[in-house]
Amino acid sequence: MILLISDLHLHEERPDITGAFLAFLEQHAKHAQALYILGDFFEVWIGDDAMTPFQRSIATALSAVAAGGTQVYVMHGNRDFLLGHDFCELADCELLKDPSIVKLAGKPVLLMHGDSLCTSDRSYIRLRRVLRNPLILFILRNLPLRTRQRLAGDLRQKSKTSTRMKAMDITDVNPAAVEQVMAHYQVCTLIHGHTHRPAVHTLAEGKQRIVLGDWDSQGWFIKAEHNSLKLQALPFPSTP
Ligand code: LP5
Repeated sequence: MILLISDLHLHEERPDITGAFLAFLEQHAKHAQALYILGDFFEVWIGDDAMTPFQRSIATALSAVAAGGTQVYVMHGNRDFLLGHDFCELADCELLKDPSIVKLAGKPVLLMHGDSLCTSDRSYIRLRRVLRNPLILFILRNLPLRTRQRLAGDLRQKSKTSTRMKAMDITDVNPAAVEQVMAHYQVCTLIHGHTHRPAVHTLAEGKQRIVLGDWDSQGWFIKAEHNSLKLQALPFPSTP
């Protein structure tokens, strides 16, 4: 059995999500062959050198699951694309390229975070191009910690304001971009997160796009076993 999750946005100010994730590791991931985390695992990541005790504790929890035999893979999201090798070493996980093809439920499946498919969101795509430029990445990684914290905070704020003003179809994936990437990689199934709109979409020619939900009032995961891929909601454990 293989599990996939995305968009947990782990943050010390959301102990409910952290608790639900730790319970998920214990009850589900520990028994899985592999766990794929498809981006935005953390609310924001400004560099491995700035890892907080909270973020370290999450890495330790992942490494405990890995030590039990579950292979853990982490993909970058739009908020944690600075996550790097130091985190992976601590968490005993592997950084997965976006996009990646893996064999799930007996067929090749394309895994992505999903932000690069939101091509109608022109201002975001422009921002993404800037932030993912290797030279900019190098500069960002080498800025003083306080500057990175301020920049990340400013960006989050601008993003929240700007996203509220965008139409629903702008912040969703672009159907032509989906069609194009699936044709390019010759797959019939695409799994992604990012849009926070969990659903199983049936596309032309029997193709399928499965969208993982974000973790907020409940969690979401996909279970791949035998010949099936099931999207499931995960109620949060009730707090005493
Ligand atoms: O994240 P979410 O889902 O709320 O919104 C996204 C898009 N927003 C983002 C920005 C992130 O939320 C914040 C990124 C923090 C990264 C931290 C590390 C790097 C910091 C540098 C320090 C080392 O991804 C949002 C999309 C939405 O998804 C749906 O797809 O719409 O995009 C925006 O809102 C972008 C705005 O449209 C444009 C904002 C312009 C800001 C210009 C400032 C440029 C500064 C460059 C700094 C180097």
